[in-house]
Amino acid sequence: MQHYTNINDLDSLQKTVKEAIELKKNEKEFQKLGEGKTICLLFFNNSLRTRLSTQKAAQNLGLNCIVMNFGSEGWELEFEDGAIMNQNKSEHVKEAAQVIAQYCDIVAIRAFASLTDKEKDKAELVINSFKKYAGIPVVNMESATGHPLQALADAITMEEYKVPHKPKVVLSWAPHPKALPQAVANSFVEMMQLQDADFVITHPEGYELDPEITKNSRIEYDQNKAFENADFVYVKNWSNFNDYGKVVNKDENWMVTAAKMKLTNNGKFMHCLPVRRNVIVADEVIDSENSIVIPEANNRTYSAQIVLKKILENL
Ligand code: AN0
Ligand code: CP
Repeated sequence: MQHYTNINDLDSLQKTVKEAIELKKNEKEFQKLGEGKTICLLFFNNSLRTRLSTQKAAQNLGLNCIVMNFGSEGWELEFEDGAIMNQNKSEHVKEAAQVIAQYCDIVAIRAFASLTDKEKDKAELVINSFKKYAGIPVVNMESATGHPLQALADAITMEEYKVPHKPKVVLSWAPHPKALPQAVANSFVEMMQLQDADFVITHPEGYELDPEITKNSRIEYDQNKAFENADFVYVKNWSNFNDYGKVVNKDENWMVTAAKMKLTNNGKFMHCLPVRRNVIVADEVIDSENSIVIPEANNRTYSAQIVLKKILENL
């Protein structure tokens, strides 16, 4: 594997999940693999899990890891070709990416959606500029439209908690006061499209994700109906895709409560975190035995580690 910017960059999701679970049993096994090599983690946005788990994954593989909070400490980058740079952007990605590539062997980037310009977000300017100018492998740590390391961790988690029948998996929208990206939901959908599962997406009408991502995945506007018999309930807020980046619904009735979880087949509650308690999910659910958000977050290490391992093997 050269780059990991989308879940579909994996040869086989199922095989990768199994390999990650194996790796987890002996996480230091491949410590020699990264010896003498360096990864740069560039954060244009905040992070807890991605930052620490990717760093840990790199260390488990013997990689040297450099972290830069680009959003607060870097020069503001220009990404447009031919721009006259007489405003506040101090450096073009053409130079920045080539310079960074001289200091490392792999670059991982977090750069959220602007949520103001749909076309630009869809063009994935940051990730694609680094792919174009850095000339080294690029890893997506949540870009404008996807969070494939999260989706892989979710797949690993669902494999660990698998049920003895074809699972019913629900992706449910939940309310949030702020405008959040669609990236996590998008990658979860793309990952589920590679699984043998009864998959259903539920959200208020008008909150459809990008149809180029959801394709023919089932959408059910009645959240209670969607929850019926579910084995996994994956919850996430996203801002509106049609009325791009707007919060047009804060309906508290979409919060996940114990009453709703009762409709499921003793379903597991999942969320990528960070989560707002008693807005997205009631305490009684996230604190229940059926909540697997903590092991899910732990699997971020092994999703990053299996991805970095595959990239290192191909260097
Ligand atoms: C981000 C999002 O929704 O994309 C990161 C989640 C991993 N969440 C927030 O900004 C709260
Ligand atoms: N789930 C996730 O990516 O968390 P952070 O934003 O804290 O990295």
